[in-house]
Amino acid sequence: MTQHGSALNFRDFVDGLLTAGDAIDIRRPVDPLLEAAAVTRRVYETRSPAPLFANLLGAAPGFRLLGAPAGLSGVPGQTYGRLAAHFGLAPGTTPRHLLEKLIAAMHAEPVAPRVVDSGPCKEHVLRGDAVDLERFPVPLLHEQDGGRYVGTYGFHVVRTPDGRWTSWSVSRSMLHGPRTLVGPAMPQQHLGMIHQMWRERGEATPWAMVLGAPPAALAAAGMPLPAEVSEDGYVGALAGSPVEVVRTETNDLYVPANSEIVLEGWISPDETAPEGPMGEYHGYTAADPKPQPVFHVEAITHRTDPILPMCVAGRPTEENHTIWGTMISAAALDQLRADGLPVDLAWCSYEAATCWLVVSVDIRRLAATGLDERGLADAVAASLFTSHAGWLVPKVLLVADDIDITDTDQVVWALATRYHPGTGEYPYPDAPGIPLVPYLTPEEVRSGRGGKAVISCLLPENFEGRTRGIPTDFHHSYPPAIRQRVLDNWADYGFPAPVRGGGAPA
Ligand SMILES: Cc1cc2nc3c(=O)[nH]c(=O)nc-3n(C[C@H](O)[C@H](O)[C@H](O)COP(=O)(O)O)c2cc1C
Ligand SMILES: [Mn+2]
Repeated sequence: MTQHGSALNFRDFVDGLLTAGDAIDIRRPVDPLLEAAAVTRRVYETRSPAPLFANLLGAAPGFRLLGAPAGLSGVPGQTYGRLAAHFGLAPGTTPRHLLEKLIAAMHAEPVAPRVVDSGPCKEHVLRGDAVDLERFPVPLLHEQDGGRYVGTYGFHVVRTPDGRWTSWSVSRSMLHGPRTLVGPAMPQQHLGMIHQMWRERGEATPWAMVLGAPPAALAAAGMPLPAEVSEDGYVGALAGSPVEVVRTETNDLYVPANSEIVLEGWISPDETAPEGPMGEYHGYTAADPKPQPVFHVEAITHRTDPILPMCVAGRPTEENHTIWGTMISAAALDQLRADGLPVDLAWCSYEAATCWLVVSVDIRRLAATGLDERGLADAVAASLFTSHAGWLVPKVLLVADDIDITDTDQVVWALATRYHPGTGEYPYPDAPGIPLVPYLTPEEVRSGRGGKAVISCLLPENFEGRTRGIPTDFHHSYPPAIRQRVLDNWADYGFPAPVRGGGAPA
C-alpha cells in the first residue's frame, strides 16, 4: 500500500486531472525533441488542459511525459485548479486561501517523513550498465537551448554531512551524458550551500533527484523556506500526514516512496561542464552556456510506465510563476508579518514572471503606525531584501488594500493611477539579489547587488487610513438589489458562466 491523494501521490494527481478533463491523454506519436514542448507552450498560452504524452518517439515503450503540471486552467472558476490539486485543495481554491494554508504550515510542528520498506518507485531498479537516461523521453524544450532537460519539475535531495538538515529543492538539470547531468547549484540556494559543505571536506555530495514527486513535496521544494529547515517535515505539516519515504539503493538518502522516477548518485566536488542556455522563467534565453557542477547517476529506480513531468519555462504563465511565485508569496508575506508590518497580502503576479511582488497594505493599521512613505518603503525593504525569499524578487509594489492584488488588472490600474513618477520609487542599490533578473547591468550581475526597488502605489490619504473616493465598477456603482438581480439573471440573459473576474472586491 502506498499513500494516496493528489497532494502526496503524483499518479493520483495525474489521474485526477484526467478525470476532471484538465489533462488530455495523447496517444498519437509525439517527438520529445521540441514537439512535446511546443504543445505544452501552446497549452500554457491558451490555458488548455495539461498534455500527457503516452507515445514518445525514441523513448522506452510506455514511458510518458506530462507538460504544464501547474499551468493555469481554462475551466471557468478553476483558474488555479492544477495548483490547488498540488495541495489536495478544491479546484476553486483562491490564492488568499492557499497562502494562509501555506503560512499556517510554516508555523505548525514539522511532521517528519515515515520510512517504509519499499514502494512504487522501486518497481524497476536499474544499476550498472542498465543506468541509461536515454531510456526516458528527455525533452528538448526550446530551439535555442544548449541541451535537453531531464529535471525541470523534479527536486534534488541532499543532506548536510552531520545529517542535521535535509534539503529538497527544485533546480533545473540538463542531460550531459547517459549517466550524467549538469545544472546550477547557486551558493545562495540550499542545494549550493550543502554541496559546499561536502566540498570543504573534499568529498562528493551524496545526491538524489526525484521526478514525478508527490505534488505537495515538489511545491515545498520550490519554496524559499529558511536555511536549516528540512522541506520534508514542512510537507508533512502541510499535507496533514507524514510523507512516506524509502531509502535509496546506493547512498543512504530517503526519497518519496511513490515517486515516478528517482535518480541517485553524487555531485562531483570539482568537475564542471557547460550547461544551458535554457529559456528561463523571466521569458528570455541567456546567450551562452555556463560551467556548472556535474551530477553522476549510479542507479535509477522508477514506477511502471513512469511519467516524467516537465516545465517549459518562458513567458508567463508556467510553473515558475504558479509554483515558485506562489511559494515566494507565502514566504514573503510571513516575513512581512513577522516584522510587524501592516500588510494584508503579498502576491507575485504571475504575469510579472517572479520579477515583482505586490504587497497590499492594511491602510487602517498603516495609519496607526505613523509611518510616512519613505519610512514604510525602508521598513519593507529591510524586511524583505535581507530574507531568503526577498533575495529572489527585485521589485516590490505597495498598494492599498482596496486592490485585490491577485487580480493583475487591478494592480495595473493602481500602478497607472496611483504611482507618482519621481517620488514613488525607492531604489536599494546595495540590496543583494538573484543575478538572473534580465535588466541588471553587468556590474550588478557581478556584485550580486542592486536593481531592486520598492515602488509605492499608495496615495497620501492612505497614510491616514482613507482611500480616494468611490471607484466606478460593478461593486461600487450599483445598489445591492440591482447587483443581485444581475447576478441572479446572468444565465437568463443568455450569458455562459464568466471565465474570469466576478469575485468580491478586496
Ligand atoms: C519549476 C521551477 C523551476 C526552478 N528552477 C530553478 C533553477 O533552475 N535554479 C534555482 O536556483 N532555482 C530554481 N527554482 C526555484 C527554487 O526551487 C526555489 O528558489 C527554492 O526556494 C530553492 O530551494 P531552497 O530554498 O531550499 O534553496 C525553480 C522553481 C520551480 C518551481
Ligand atoms: Mn530549503
